[in-house]
Amino acid sequence: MPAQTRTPRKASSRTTGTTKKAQASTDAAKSAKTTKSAASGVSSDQLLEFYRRMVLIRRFEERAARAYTQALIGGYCHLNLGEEAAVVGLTAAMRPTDYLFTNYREHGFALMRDISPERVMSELYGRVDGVSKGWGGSMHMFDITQRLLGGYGIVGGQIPLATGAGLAIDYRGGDDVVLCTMGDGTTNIGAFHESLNIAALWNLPVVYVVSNNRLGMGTTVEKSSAEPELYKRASTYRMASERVDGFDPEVVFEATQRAIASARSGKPFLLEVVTERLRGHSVVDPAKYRSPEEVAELKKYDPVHTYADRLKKQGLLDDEAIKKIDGEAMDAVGKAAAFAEASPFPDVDTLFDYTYATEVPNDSRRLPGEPLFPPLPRPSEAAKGARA
Ligand SMILES: Cc1ncc(C[n+]2csc(CCOP(=O)(O)OP(=O)(O)O)c2C)c(N)n1
Repeated sequence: MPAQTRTPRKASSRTTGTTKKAQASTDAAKSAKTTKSAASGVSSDQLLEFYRRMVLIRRFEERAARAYTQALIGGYCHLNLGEEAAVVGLTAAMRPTDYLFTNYREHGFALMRDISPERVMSELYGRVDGVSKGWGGSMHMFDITQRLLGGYGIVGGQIPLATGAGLAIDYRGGDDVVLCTMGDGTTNIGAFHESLNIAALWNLPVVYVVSNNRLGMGTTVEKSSAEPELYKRASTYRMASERVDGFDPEVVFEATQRAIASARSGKPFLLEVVTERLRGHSVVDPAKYRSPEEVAELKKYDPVHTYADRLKKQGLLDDEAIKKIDGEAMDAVGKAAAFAEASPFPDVDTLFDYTYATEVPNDSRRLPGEPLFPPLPRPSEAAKGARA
């Protein structure tokens, strides 16, 4: 993919529009004011908890990046660095019984579904104590008890499944909702449009969330999307939508509450959360498409630091408390890494377990079918035979 230059993020671009405003006018997002924080009705304890959770995700992801370079983690590995406020705000608004589908950028989401750092880290390490027993890795975490239904590596793969889960809830008459996250690039996949269409037609209880970090790998939203204000795509399906500042956990939390309330009443919703990822697409991407100026600019918007500053100004945090919270996160992550390293790799006999949800037996076996030919003698054995 060719390298592309991007305009550094400006504070004024952090726009928020309400659904009606946004859809009434094509330039609503441009004219909308930057959302002020101060989530009404949220206690100081909850605001501090938002911060604690953001710091946990930050430290967890940094540790995952390090472990990857030490070859303790294999395969693909995509981080939520820069998206902490969005992940926390989105998940804090969910009930424990609501369902969550994500793409492959999911470590923070798994942590926020109260899956322990030990189990999340063990999954990254491919160990038996991992969320998916070590068979899923970074992109495929699944925990039915916490209603995290994946973790999908195929871009857009989660969207029809999430829509189906919404149909199942509706069919059974429950009042849970499904929250389905995806990246900005995913909104150009056919499954996105098919899913939104059917969800709107059938009034399914689904909140579709676009985590717009403004890049699909190295391609900007403006280069790939004819309508770069992605929340507007919902209007094609007469679906309510909103675009909010994803660097502010309180704004995201409140917007998600509104979106979930809509979905619970049978009106699906498209929520666009504008964020940035602070590093490359995955841990192996050096992100050369970013200029040094842009990288420097990004640091100014780092959500963990800006939120700490805000809570300090509000008198909810001081330097000592910040240090303590950071120390606790570092401890939790250190323990998780030690736990993961001590956990065994899964036995190859379990390779086909949990593959089918049907009556097809989930038996342990080494390989499907017998070998076509008897195995050839190994060179050393053949040499032994020759000598004899
Ligand atoms: C169907 C499909 N096509 C292409 C890919 C390769 N791919 C992996 S991630 C990605 C970019 C997706 O960008 P976006 O939806 O913005 O998500 P982000 O990584 O920014 O969170 C691509 C093209 C894939 N995994 N699946």
